[in-house]
Amino acid sequence: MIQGAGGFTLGSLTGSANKLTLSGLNTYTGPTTVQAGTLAVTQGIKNDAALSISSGAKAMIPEATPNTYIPPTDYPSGTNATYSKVSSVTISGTGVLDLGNSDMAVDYTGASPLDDIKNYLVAGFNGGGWDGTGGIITNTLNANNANQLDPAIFGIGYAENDGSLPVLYGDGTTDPLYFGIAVDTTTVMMKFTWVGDLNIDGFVDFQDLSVFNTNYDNGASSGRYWFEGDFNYDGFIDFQDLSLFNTNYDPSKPSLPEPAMGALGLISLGLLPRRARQSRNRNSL
Ligand SMILES: [Ca+2]
Ligand SMILES: [Ca+2]
Ligand SMILES: [Ca+2]
Repeated sequence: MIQGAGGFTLGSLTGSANKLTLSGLNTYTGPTTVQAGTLAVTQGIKNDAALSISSGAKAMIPEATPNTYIPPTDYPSGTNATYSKVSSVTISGTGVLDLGNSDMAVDYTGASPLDDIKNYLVAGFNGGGWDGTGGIITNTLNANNANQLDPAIFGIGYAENDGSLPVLYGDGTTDPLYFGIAVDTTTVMMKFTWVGDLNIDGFVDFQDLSVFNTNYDNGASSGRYWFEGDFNYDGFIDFQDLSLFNTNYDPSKPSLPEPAMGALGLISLGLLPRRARQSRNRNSL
């Protein structure tokens, strides 16, 4: 366990592994800075301070179990406990942040980092392999991972807790936590979730369908976001996204991670007759 004030800086490491793993729950305060080598934080980076990753360095949250996908029994649902919460993310050059199958909240003040985070994800996604040489990746979907899960089924969704989502998340008193994370209204959340879960609540259901339908313009406009319906990070909401959405649309899929009590109401949508759902899906798209 690392504790104390002043932050944590990983400079140059010696040895072949070139990797430091923090497996305990760390309580240090101040920024986390990875200047070289790999910093692995098993339980997530939770100090609500700046995270900086220099070019060539890597910060990673190791995959949490379960991380396999063998429906209908095994889902890569991970655990809420490995979430990260930081105040900013800065990645330089070939620096990499690997979120595995965990979530991260960037609880910022001042200007929103939404576009920076989007750009990091675009770079990490790297056209589909999640093996970008810089930016935000997920080893769970990385083409170089022997146990890679399908990036056409899972992705890292992102959205801002600014009232644009169906649920306003908070600190758990008046408004619910975001998958275990206390957030305010100036927070960008990233979530390992189903492709198609544009409102990043863990489900791909009618709420997502409604927003997708509204935003779908067959690629007429650029600069679109995941939470609008751009699931392949190319900035367009076009037939490729429609195809991904249709393939993944299924309100009966379990939430990633497993649903919290507050989400149980949404599951009832899955009780709609499947034929009716498909019909609505086809007619409205
Ligand atoms: Ca904030
Ligand atoms: Ca959703
Ligand atoms: Ca797209």
